[in-house]
Amino acid sequence: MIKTVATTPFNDQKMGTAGLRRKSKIVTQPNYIENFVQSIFNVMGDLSDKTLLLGGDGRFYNDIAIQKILKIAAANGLKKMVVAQNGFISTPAGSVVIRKYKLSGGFTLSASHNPGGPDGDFGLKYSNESGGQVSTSVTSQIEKAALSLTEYKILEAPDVDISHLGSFKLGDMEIEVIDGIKDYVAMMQNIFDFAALKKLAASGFTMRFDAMNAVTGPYAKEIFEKLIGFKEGSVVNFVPKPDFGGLHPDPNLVYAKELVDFMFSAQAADFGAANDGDGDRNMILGKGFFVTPNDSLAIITDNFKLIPYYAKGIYGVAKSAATSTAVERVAKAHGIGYYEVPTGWKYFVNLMDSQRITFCGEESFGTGSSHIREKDGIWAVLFWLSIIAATGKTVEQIAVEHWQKYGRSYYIRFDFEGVDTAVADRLMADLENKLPSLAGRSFGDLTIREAKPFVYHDPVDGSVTKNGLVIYFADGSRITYRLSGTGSSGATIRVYLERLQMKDILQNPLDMVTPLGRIALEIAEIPERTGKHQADVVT
Ligand code: VG1
Ligand code: CO
Repeated sequence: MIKTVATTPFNDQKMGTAGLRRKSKIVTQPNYIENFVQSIFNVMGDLSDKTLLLGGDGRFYNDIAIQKILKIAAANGLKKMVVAQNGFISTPAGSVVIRKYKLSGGFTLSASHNPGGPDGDFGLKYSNESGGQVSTSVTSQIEKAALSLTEYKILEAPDVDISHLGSFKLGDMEIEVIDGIKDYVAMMQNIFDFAALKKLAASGFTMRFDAMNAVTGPYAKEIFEKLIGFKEGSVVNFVPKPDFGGLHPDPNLVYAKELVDFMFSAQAADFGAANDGDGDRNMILGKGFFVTPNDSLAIITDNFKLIPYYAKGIYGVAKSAATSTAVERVAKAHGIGYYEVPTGWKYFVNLMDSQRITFCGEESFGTGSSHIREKDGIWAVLFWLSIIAATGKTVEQIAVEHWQKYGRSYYIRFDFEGVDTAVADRLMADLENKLPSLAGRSFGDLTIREAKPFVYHDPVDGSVTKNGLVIYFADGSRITYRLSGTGSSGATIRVYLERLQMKDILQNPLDMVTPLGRIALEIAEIPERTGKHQADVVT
């Protein structure tokens, strides 16, 4: 029944910031997913004592890839695969399951916030027993294995039915189909005070959660409507669709337009939120008010005492280097540890495992805690609702009072998309060479204090990672440049702009960072080199 198939390597099976992401057209080529999964198994070694989790965000090719992976796993001697019912599990829920049942790791099939469908993207995130994605040393071993792959093993068998809960065998491999929602919901009930949340909903407070036709719809229905009691219809776009109904499931001001328009209209709910394709990102809105992920992390940290699970005390906090310094000021005020890591959630895992941090976040709409090892969209929404339930304040009041206390980091990200890869690489290399000469240069009232690459020394495993170039100004402003590691074609240059104001806290963010934006474009010669005089996406 086990077939060994001769194959030739694909030279692009390199995982980026979070797993492997490619155009669906690439992934659906014969042998593509087979090669990649076989390469992972080759690096994993002996599988006879391992149990893995398998599921995905339900996007196009999820069902087909799951059947292929099951048959390749069985042929490679995996002891057991735990499969999410119908193949649906969010990234955070997958992390819950891996940790709760002490699995050896797992696969979440997702290209996260990237669009799906035959013309969209597909992807695979690979986690280890921590419930977090594997480190770059493991991903480079897999890349190497993929480049020299000559064959893969696959079981010749009919497709298995994963629509019912229960256990059965595929060849010698055990399969257990589990409910992908239940354990996640139980974890949320363990963290937050649901009685207080029920009271909030019963008081007439209204919310709208936009699942963006992606994986969190069923989770949100269960948690916000059924358990907490927000009225039916509070959760919208809740049926996961293979192409996300044509939406770009990225919860930000640009792509979650339907929700943003609603929350800035006369009919707005008291609270609005959205999640991304695989449920690890979140956007928080009040009535006519947007909370940046940077501020969200700072506000969550500042309010830890309001949540039962954290009330006894927290370890430190961490943010990705590109994220604003808002949380740094909160960490200082509370006297807790503070860390800056490269972009990508995997860099937080060691800090959580070693009890250095409890909360962490990224500017890219990712917030989370050590309850799992992935960022967690619904968790962040529940945290905000809990702050509101405990304080009786509006989202806007909570944010404005926070700025009054800690100052405000005005923050905007510019993305220049679809840049020729060679042009982008050259731009970054030339900019890096130029950095030392920038110190002391002034642009109007902005003076550069220092400019250097961001280099991270992991305090736990000693690994060193270089990611992004940072320009620090004397007044606390910063410009950070990075190339995206989640795209599926061409290069995206990300330019992160932060301007700190201790007193002047009610200005328009875009106005406040525009002078920095001009400097950023000039220094890196972005218009000259890319032909772009404006960013494609501003968030
Ligand atoms: C982007 C974000 C990063 C995030 C990553 C994965 O990476 O900037 O902060 O961790 O996506 O997000 P990049 O390399 O394109 O900037 V996702 O929601 O996997 O799940
Ligand atoms: Co995601």
